[in-house]
Amino acid sequence: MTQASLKMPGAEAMPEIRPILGAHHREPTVSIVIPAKNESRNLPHVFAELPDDCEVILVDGNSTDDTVKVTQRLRPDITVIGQSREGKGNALACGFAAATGDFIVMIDADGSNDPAEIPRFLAALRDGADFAKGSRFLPGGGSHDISLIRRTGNFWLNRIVNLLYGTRYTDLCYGYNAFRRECLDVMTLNAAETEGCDPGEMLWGDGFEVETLINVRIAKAGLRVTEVPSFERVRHFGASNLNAFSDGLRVLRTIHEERKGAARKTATDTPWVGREAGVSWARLSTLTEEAG
Ligand SMILES: Nc1nc2c(ncn2[C@@H]2O[C@H](COP(=O)(O)OP(=O)(O)OP(=O)(O)O)[C@@H](O)[C@H]2O)c(=O)[nH]1
Ligand SMILES: [Mg+2]
Repeated sequence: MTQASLKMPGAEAMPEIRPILGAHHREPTVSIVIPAKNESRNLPHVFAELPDDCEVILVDGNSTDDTVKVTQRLRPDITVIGQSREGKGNALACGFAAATGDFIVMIDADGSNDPAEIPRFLAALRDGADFAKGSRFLPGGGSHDISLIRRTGNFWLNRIVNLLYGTRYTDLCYGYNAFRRECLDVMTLNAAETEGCDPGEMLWGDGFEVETLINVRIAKAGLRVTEVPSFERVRHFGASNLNAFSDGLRVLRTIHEERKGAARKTATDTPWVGREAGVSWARLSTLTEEAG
């Protein structure tokens, strides 16, 4: 007889009681993680608006321009790290692994995410959200950057995720988010060097599908999500690293793989259906009203 079979009858029905994720008794510390590949001309716009009292980690994607030099000049206290493989997803995984803050903000380096919105994300976390998700499609949000093809793809991919996972996301493929560090247990992103991995090879989650991967895993774990209106500006300089078709297909594959994948390790002991999911989504409407 195994240990597990000695459990008292009905024990499974009594979930272990835990505080909500990261119930801190002091002012939470904040880390900002910035993936950057050849963004030297955009960085001055980003750093000019970043808050001072937080840890900033820039993950350089083997930039061939002056990204690292410019970063260190603009923000001498910054931590600059490299990444273990290729792609924005891998950059974020490496940045998150290096971050020490209680709250972690992920923000792009091309000037399209407004750092002035960071307090809005942090306020959502302070109000009890585990994950504060930026959305361009809430009242108060918007985009000067999204093309028709991306908007359409995002809309349908978003709908599929909502149908499959019972979520109410309004902007699946958006990279401006903040979360409690305990969410990392659920995201289980792989930052480690992988033996036998060819240079330039991308593992699953290393690409732009990372945002979908994160959103789906957060939903599967039943964590509290609050969407926050966000306005996406046009990339100031340089070219996009994203391909709407190939990256769209990676997103679609992510949704499929995560659906059939085994249950993930979760940061809480309570399943999705057992959480007060309505609470966070109710907060979503409060935020929306405030923004409107
Ligand atoms: N470190 C690292 N950063 C990357 C990589 N690919 C993209 N990024 C960064 O990730 C952020 C988002 O990438 P973008 O190329 O702007 O993608 P996008 O926002 O979908 O495209 P645009 O709308 O045209 O800006 C930017 O800060 C990029 O510099 C990479 O392979 N490594
Ligand atoms: Mg961009």
